[in-house]
Amino acid sequence: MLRILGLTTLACILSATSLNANAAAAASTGTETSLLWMKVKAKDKFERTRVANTGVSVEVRADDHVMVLGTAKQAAALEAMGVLEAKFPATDEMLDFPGRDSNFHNYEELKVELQKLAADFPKITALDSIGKSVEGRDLLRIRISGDLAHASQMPATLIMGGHHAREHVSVEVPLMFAQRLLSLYQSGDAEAVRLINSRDIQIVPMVNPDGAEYDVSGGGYRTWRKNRASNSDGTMGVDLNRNYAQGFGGEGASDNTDDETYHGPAAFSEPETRAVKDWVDSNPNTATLLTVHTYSQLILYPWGGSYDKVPDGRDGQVFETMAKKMATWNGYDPMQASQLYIATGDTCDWAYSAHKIFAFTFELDPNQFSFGGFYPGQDKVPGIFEKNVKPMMYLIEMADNPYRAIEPKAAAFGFSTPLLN
Ligand code: 0X9
Ligand code: ZN
Repeated sequence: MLRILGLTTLACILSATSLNANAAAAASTGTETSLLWMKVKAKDKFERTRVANTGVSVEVRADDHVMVLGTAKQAAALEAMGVLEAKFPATDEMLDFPGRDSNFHNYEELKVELQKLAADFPKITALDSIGKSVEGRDLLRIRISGDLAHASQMPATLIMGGHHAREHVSVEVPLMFAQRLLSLYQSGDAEAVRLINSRDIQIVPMVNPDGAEYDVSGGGYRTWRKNRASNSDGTMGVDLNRNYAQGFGGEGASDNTDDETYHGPAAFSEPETRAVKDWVDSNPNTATLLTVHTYSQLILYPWGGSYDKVPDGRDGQVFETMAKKMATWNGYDPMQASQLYIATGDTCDWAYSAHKIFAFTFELDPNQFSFGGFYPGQDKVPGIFEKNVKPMMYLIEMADNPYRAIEPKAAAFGFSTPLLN
């Protein structure tokens, strides 16, 4: 949507100190959605957290303001706080999904691609489902390991995409990574062969298939974020990245069912997050985790629900060092997640607090909405993917002992790596 938004209109939004919504709507011919794009004053993480606490989703971060998506009620709240600079109805026209984005994979197409991989590499892959979505779709998982029978004794990495429906690039990148890893293996690439033979690599490219399908089901993008749960009051959707248990229901997560960041009725109330939880709980060999989101070009690590550093200083150093290392390849900004804004109930805070997993969030390209936001266009995907291959390889590599990031001579965790012995 954002790519399609005319540059003149965009300049208007970004420079306006006050913008009459009707005038803005008149400048556009699309049908209005119920969401508003808003420019809101916020110059640091504290002010961004105050804004996020109204339940809007923060989409763009600039030095002195953020761009957010939210409802008319939230606009009124921001206005009352004296921070609303401009509001603008999001329209279908702005959100339209052009035919030239057809390279993206919807749920069925993703399934076909994963089935192809499983058929082409039967000895080293297993295609499975970790659970079902609200609407009953399988949460597809491809496992890649040189010795599937013993994979659960090997160091594991879990890579997930698509928690948020509209973040379609975050589905493509894990899928492309599975394809790349296997084709490198096939061509005898030494690093890929070594990693596959000594690791348990688990990839769930689309955690929120219902939301992803819904987002593209109207002939254009709907800018949908949440899953497709029917809330008790008739509203739709829970923000899956607020539904994990650590800090559940705290700051940066909304109690209002209609909000973009609604946390749900209870921690793990949603089948999608419950499936991830059950999977992680029952795979104790998992040492590193990546959850891919878009957009902003960031590498984030716990805590995200608090400004505090993680209490174990050594772990904190590992997070920081690994994030910085990965940033040398993808060029993203590494930071503690709450530096962006506080959000409770996210995947990484839970994975680290419950299992001491070194869990990272990537916010992929672009870094601003004028470069395409959630919908940068399919031509951008290969470049976004390439710069993230090495970071993902590194997360897999480090799964045998993430402390090696700061203690290079540290031994492996004690997992057996049968094919190397
Ligand atoms: O708000 C989110 O869930 C993530 N950003 S997104 O634009 N993909 O929605 C960021 C989560 C980072 N975690 C915290 N700040 N706690
Ligand atoms: Zn996201």
